[in-house]
Amino acid sequence: MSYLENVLTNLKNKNSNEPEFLQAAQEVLDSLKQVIEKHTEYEKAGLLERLTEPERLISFRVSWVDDNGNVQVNRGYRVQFNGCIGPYKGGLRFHPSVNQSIMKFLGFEQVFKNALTGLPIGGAKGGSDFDPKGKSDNEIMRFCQSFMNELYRHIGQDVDVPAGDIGVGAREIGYLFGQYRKIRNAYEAGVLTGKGLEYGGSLARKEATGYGLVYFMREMLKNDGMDLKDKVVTISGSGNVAIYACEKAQEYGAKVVAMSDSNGCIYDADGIKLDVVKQIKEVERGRIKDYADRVKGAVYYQSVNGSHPIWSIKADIALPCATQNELNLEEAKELVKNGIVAVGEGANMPTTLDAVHYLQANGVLLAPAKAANAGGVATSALEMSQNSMRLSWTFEEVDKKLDGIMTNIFKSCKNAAEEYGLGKNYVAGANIAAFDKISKAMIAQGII
Ligand code: NDP
Ligand code: 2IT
Repeated sequence: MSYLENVLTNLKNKNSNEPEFLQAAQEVLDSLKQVIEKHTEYEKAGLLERLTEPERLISFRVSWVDDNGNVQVNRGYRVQFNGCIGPYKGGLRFHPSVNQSIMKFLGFEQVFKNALTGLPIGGAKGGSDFDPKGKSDNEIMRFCQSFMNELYRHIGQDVDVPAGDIGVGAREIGYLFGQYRKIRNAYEAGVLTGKGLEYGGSLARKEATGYGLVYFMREMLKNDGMDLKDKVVTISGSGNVAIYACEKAQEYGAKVVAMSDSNGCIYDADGIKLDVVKQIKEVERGRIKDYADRVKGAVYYQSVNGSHPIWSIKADIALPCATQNELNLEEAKELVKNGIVAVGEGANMPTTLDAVHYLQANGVLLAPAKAANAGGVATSALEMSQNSMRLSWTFEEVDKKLDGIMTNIFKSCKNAAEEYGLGKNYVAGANIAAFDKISKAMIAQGII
């Protein structure tokens, strides 16, 4: 058995109850076959075993009192996966599905994503199985304060810098930052990113993941002599990433016809009116169904058994921007049947492994999450830079840097894929380019 196969087998035995983590690890290890064959010294350094074991995994109790005076208990996590390139960095997710497997897959992906940005940030992820849906503002605040009462001892602007993810946006970051500041009695602005603009946040951070995804897509299409103008686009989700992907795609002249949430999807043949979506999602915290009630001619499809037909809608470009494994093999077949040209992953690991293989085998251009959605964390790193300098850049300055970073990430993926004769397999290209940097940093720092 080869070194790589051996590592994967042991990983499967050791983490058999963590399917999402194994999926993420398998995808990366499969891509590295040729690299590992070339660098036999990696086996001696135990590099892959170390790369797939988090440096630290913290799990903690979060107790809080709801509006009815009842005590609620949730589980909090922080997985500090790999800090060889910089302070641990990665978002916090509040969603009832959160468990150790999901935290580890996200932390593992983050290590590679952050390396691709070219900025000095290690990889981490955290969160809780807390469900923010239907909670009052005061309940959200009390939960965030209780969460920070434990998290604070594990983070710091040179140690570990959390940010948002599903269920964690500007409101939650505000409450988390307030509690951290109170505990520490110091203004350490760089301890969290995604902060409000009034207290150390960066312009363009809110837009960065979605905009970055479309910048990457622009580069990938350009490489094939295409652009976004007049392309029909479907976008799953209607949260932070989906909304700003839609905004930038529309700015480039694309026609976005569908968006979704976990209850269903909307189809608007005339093109999504993004101001209506923003009002429903960012202001009212409502459901995407409300769009069809407000916009004449729009149709709503309710989810059945947790899935809705967004990937059956005919489009040139699909942008999955909701959650992991939201695009499966059957749906990939629908996309191909309907003539899809490119898929850009805004969410983390939205496409199942078999669906990835099917799309690639059928000539669909696939922009992999750890490259295509890296604009969010890259701009978080720019927020950290501004906090360190105690200065802030204009929207245009940050956006220009973001565009440059995404353009470079595409180049890195393309060059790595070409170097190993992998054509337009940007999934492998992203994994190889990131691994090249991480492996060198790990080897240089010795066996730790
Ligand atoms: P938000 O909480 O703002 O929005 C999430 C959206 O996805 C909502 O529309 C939500 O619907 C839907 N969704 C979430 N979970 C599920 C689920 N289990 N099934 C179906 N739909 C679901 O999160 P973000 O936009 O920030 O994150 C979206 C994705 O992008 C995630 O995969 C995240 O990890 C990734 N990402 C985010 C970055 C960021 O900067 N925010 C950076 C890079 C990646 P509903 O409201 O019904 O739950
Ligand atoms: O998945 C991700 O890259 C994020 N949720 C953003 C992390 C960050 O630190 O900005």
